[in-house]
Amino acid sequence: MDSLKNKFAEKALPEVVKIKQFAKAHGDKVIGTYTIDDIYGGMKGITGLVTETSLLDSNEGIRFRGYSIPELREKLQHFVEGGSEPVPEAIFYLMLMGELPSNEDVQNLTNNWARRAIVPRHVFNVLDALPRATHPMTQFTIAIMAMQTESVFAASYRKGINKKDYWDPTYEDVMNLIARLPRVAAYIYRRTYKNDEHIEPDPKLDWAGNFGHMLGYDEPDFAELMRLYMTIHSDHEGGNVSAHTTHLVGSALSDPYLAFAAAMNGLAGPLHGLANQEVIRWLQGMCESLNTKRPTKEQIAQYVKDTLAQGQVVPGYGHAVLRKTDPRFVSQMGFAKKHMPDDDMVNTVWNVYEVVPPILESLGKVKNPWPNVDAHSGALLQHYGMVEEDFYTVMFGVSRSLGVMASLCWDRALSLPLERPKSITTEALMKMI
Ligand code: HAX
Repeated sequence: MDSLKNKFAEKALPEVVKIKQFAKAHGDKVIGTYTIDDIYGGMKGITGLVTETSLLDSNEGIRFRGYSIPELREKLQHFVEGGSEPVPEAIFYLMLMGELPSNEDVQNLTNNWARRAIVPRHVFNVLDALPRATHPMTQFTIAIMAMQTESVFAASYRKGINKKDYWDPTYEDVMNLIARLPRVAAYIYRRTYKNDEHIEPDPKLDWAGNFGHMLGYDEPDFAELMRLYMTIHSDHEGGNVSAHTTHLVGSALSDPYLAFAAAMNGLAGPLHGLANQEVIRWLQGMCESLNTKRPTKEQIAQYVKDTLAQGQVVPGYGHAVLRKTDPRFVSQMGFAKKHMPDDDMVNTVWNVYEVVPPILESLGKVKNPWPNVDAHSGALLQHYGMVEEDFYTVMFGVSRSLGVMASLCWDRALSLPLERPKSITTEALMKMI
């Protein structure tokens, strides 16, 4: 057993007893009510599932195991030599274990993932069989499905496994999957955009640094961006489409590969993760139509109004839960101020930030006129020459694996049951009223 697996078992398994006692004592307490609007409105007002890794406050933003993003900058002092962005291994450890890691914990995790990182050949063969023009997110989910042949959970279930032990092969799948995703994603990038010139992993590098290296970007600042990007996109509590899908599909005891592939199909929607691609398309469309690299605020305002008049959303703005500027946007802004304060696209992102909220607010229906995580990320990547925006959601997906896979370990450790909310027809609802 690896040391993290031991520690996870010691931490998570006793929680079952605690939760059972809690539910026995308080299981009948009412914690909320919901309305017909909530039912038709995508269940946003309904607290209906438990996720341990992070919690979203609509005003303050995300807290990972109790720590906000600014707090984590102080608490996670796990840098590579010469760097100042915490490595994502640290946030994974925090989400899985519920406690801050030591330097040794983080180093062990880097080594653990490096050991598990070998992707079976047939996964590359499957990708090679796809037309090169296949959207990178489609390639990504197909590759994850191809890796399902490796599922330790599926093999253990087939042999017959005690339900108390489900967490163990789940942990194995989760760790293998996270370890292999950067290689798979980088392969998709290099086959789609870089003439199939693939780059071998460098096992001496940290997980995110190695990802940047395999993508073909070896500048230290890009590796720093990868560490920030992989950390802040990792989790956003349990109800967003990708996290909820992982939990829902996983609740049928579908193995982690099946659950994560399903989640990535959700992330590929433009109202969720694909928004990072849409933002760059929208910004570039604006600059092209105005024939300038830095549109004025007046020009931006007009472009926003035109977008809305065409019945389209302004990508990167709004959120189902947040009601303030997303702290993940703010942390990317901080990175840009440090590394690229004069970049045209970045400055346009900042000008859009000044112009869009009052316009959205004036519509009177948008609950959150502020930017979300996707409003900034593409401009940072463009700065380093990664201009292929169709790939951006794959990077989001690699990061999202950290949170949703840590949660799936907890789902199995806590023996959370099949998820099956009740639905109703409009006719039945009307009769009820
Ligand atoms: N531009 C224009 N209109 C918007 C808007 C935006 N950015 N955000 C919300 N609205 C509109 C909605 O379309 C809706 O209009 P209708 O009543 O005509 O249908 C109305 O305002 C109310 O919507 P809401 O309650 O404020 O927002 P929802 O919770 O329904 O939806 C969305 C949240 C994120 C889907 C929404 O704000 C949106 O479409 N934003 C643009 C796409 C985007 O950036 N998505 C990424 C979100 C973050 C994320 O998951 N990242 O991965």
